[in-house]
Amino acid sequence: MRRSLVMGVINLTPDSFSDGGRHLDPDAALAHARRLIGEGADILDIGGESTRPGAAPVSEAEELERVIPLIEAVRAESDIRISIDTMKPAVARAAAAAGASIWNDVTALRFADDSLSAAADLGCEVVLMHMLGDPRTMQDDPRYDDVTGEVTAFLAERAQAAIDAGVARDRIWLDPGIGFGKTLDHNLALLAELGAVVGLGFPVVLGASRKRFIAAIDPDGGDNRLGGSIAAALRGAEAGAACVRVHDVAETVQALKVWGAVNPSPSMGEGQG
Ligand code: HH2
Repeated sequence: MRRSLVMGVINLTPDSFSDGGRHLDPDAALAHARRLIGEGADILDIGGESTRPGAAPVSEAEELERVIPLIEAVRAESDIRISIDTMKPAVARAAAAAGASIWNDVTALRFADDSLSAAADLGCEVVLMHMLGDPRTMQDDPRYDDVTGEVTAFLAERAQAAIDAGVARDRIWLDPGIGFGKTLDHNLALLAELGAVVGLGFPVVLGASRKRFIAAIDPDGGDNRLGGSIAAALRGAEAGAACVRVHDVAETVQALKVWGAVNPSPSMGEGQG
């Protein structure tokens, strides 16, 4: 059975949700990348701008300086798939030139006027994620009448916009954007009803690792969100997510292996690569 792919997160930022500041030093970042590869990551997701609620925007030059050296260094020694977590087309272009093959865009190619055309030109895979509002304001009282219906409709619309702009259908991944303009109840509804997103017919990425909803459910857990992150990744696998975006790669890979061994034929989403 094919397990969900594991996308290991590397945040080259001083202020990320969970690992801000840890990998800013280039040697430490490369060591972390090697570790995630050794632990079984299928993809490395490299980002230089935090999307955490209230995070300050980063200039293009600063973002390039953070991410490009690591992408080049990883590519020089490994053929692992690399995704670039950015909203900026210029960063996506430079990352692709340095060896990234996936553009992971939390704005679903809405940030710049040329986002859609840049994705089509690059011919890369794209992850289109749902977010309500923008990172600075997204957690200010988010409201939906039907969160799963609205997120699903949004993702279908963005996938069509990408296809209309010239992105190949089989290069599109969708992501419900856990924590991006969502309350605890919204996140839980999306996790419970993830099958509706999978049902759109594109591979689905689920990014729930170390997010705040875990601490909201288990306030006694302190900063430790590993157990909750694994529970959410397994929920993703169960619902047919093609890929889980996680910080703790070794633990997630093991959990998925055990889960896969006792669930030999789940209804997987369309596997990738
Ligand atoms: N979540 C974060 C960043 N990028 N990309 C996708 N496709 N899906 C996600 O859920 C997602 C994402 C936020 O998490 P993290 O990387 O831990 O923090 P930060 O944005 O502060 O760097």
